Amino acid sequence: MIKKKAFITGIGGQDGSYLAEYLVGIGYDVYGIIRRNSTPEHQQSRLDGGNKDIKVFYGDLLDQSSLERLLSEIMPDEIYNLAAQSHVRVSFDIPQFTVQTNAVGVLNILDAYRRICPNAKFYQASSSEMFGSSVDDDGFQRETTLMKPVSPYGCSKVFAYNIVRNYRNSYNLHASNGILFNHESPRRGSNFVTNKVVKTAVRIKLGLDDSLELGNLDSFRDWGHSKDYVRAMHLILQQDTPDDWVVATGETRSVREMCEYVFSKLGLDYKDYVIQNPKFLRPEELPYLKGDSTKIRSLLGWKPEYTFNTTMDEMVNHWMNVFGGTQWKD
Ligand code: F7E
Repeated sequence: MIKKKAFITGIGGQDGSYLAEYLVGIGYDVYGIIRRNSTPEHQQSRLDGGNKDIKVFYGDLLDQSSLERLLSEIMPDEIYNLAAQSHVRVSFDIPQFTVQTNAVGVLNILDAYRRICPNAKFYQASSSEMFGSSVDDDGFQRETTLMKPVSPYGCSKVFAYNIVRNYRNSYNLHASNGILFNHESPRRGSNFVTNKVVKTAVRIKLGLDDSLELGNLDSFRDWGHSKDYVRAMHLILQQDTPDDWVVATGETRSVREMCEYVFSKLGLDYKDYVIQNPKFLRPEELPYLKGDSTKIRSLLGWKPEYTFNTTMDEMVNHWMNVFGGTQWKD
C-alpha cells in the first residue's frame, strides 16, 4: 500500500513532534522542516532521531526557495503549517520578525502549495490569541466570535487565518484553520507559563530553587494537552470539505489557580514562593479565554482524553524524573 505523505513545518516543536509521532503511528511517511540555529543538539531533542519514517530538513517559512524545492520533491498529501514565533510576550520584543514569520511566512507556504501541490490538504495553526479581548455574552469564544487581537502575535495570526480562508475560496483549495486554545505537555517550552511553573515548583520541592518569578497571575486560560490537539489537526484534514474549527476543553482557570494546583500537588503553598516580576507582564494582556468546541465535538467526534489535572500531573512527573526526584504519587 502506498503510504500517505505529510509535510510539517515546525516539526521540532511541541505540537510538531507529537504530530509526527502520531502520523507515523498510523502509517504516514513524515517530512518536516526545522530552522537552522547554533545549537543543533537542542533543535531535534523532541524528535525521535532514529525513526526512519520521520525525515527532517532545514527550511524556513521566510525562505521561499526551500519551501518550493521541498514541496516539489515530496509532493505531500497533507501539509501542517505549525511553524511560528509562538511566544506572545516575545512578540512585543520582536514584532516585525513575528509578523514576517507568522503572517507573510504563511502566505509564502500557501502560495507554494497552490502552485506546486494544490491537491494536497493544508492545515493552518490558528490560535485563540486571535480573539484577544473579545468574549461572547455566555463567556465563551467560538468560531463566530469577533477577533480583537491584543498582541503582535495575535495580529499576525489573524492575517494568517484570513489569508487561508481567502486562498481556500479563491483557488478552491482544501485549506483549514484549527483555532487551538492553549495546549501543554512536558514538551512545552519552559518559558510558557505552565511548564515554567511546574519545572520551578519541582526544583523548589527538591531544594534546587527557592522562588518563582511570574507576571500576571489573574489571567484565565483554557488549557488542554498537546497530544489531544494534534489528533484534532489530523481529523480536520480527513474531512471532504475544508473549514475552521475551535479546539478547546471548555474549562478556564487563572494562572493563580494553576499555581495553586501544581504547588499543592507537591505539598507546597504557592504563596510562599511566587513573586511578581514586572518583566514578565505584557504591554497589553489577554485576560480571559474559554473555548466552545461544540462544532468539532459534534460534527467530527473529537474529544480530549486528558483533563487539566492529568496534564499537570504528567508534567510534574516529567520534571521529577529530570531532576532526580521519585515519581510523584498521590
Ligand atoms: O501565558 C501569564 C501570561 O505564555 C499564559 C501560546 O502557545 O497559547 C500560548 O500563548 C498566561 C498569560 O501562553 C508568566 O501573561 C504570568 O496571561 O503560557 P503563556 P499564551 O500567551 O496564552 C496561545 C493559544 C498561543 O497561540 C501561543 O502561541 O500566563 N503569565 N506569568 C506568564 N506567562 C509566561 N509565559 N511567563 C510568565 O512568567
